[in-house]
Amino acid sequence: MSETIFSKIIRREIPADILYEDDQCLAFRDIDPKAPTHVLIIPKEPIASLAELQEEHQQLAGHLLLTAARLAEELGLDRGYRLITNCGEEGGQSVDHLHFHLMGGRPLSWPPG
Ligand code: DGP
Repeated sequence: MSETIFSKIIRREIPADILYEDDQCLAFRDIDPKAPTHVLIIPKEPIASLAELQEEHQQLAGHLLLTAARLAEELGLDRGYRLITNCGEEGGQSVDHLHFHLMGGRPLSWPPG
């Protein structure tokens, strides 16, 4: 896949408010937050979207989810939060590098638009 802005964030070529990093993933605050807490959790491997995940990514997929849950706890989202990934054009995906939105800090309505 071609590179996105998220690859540049991973390489520190553009700034971001990074909250967590390990060898597999990175978490940073969304540049255009839709909730008081809005963090993106991404794999360092440039996987385009959830639709591109393969069997070989099982461990990584679990790691991303566990990282999100731990971050939510660390960020004090004890009243609840939402974890979503937009996939593809109709899913509203605008950056073609798999990412999970962790959102909280206010009541979140359902369904999203
Ligand atoms: P999505 O629409 O699901 O593909 O979400 C992409 C998100 O990425 C969107 O909420 C805004 C965020 N975003 C785009 N460019 C940047 C950037 O350069 N820095 C940060 N921190 N977030 C970005």
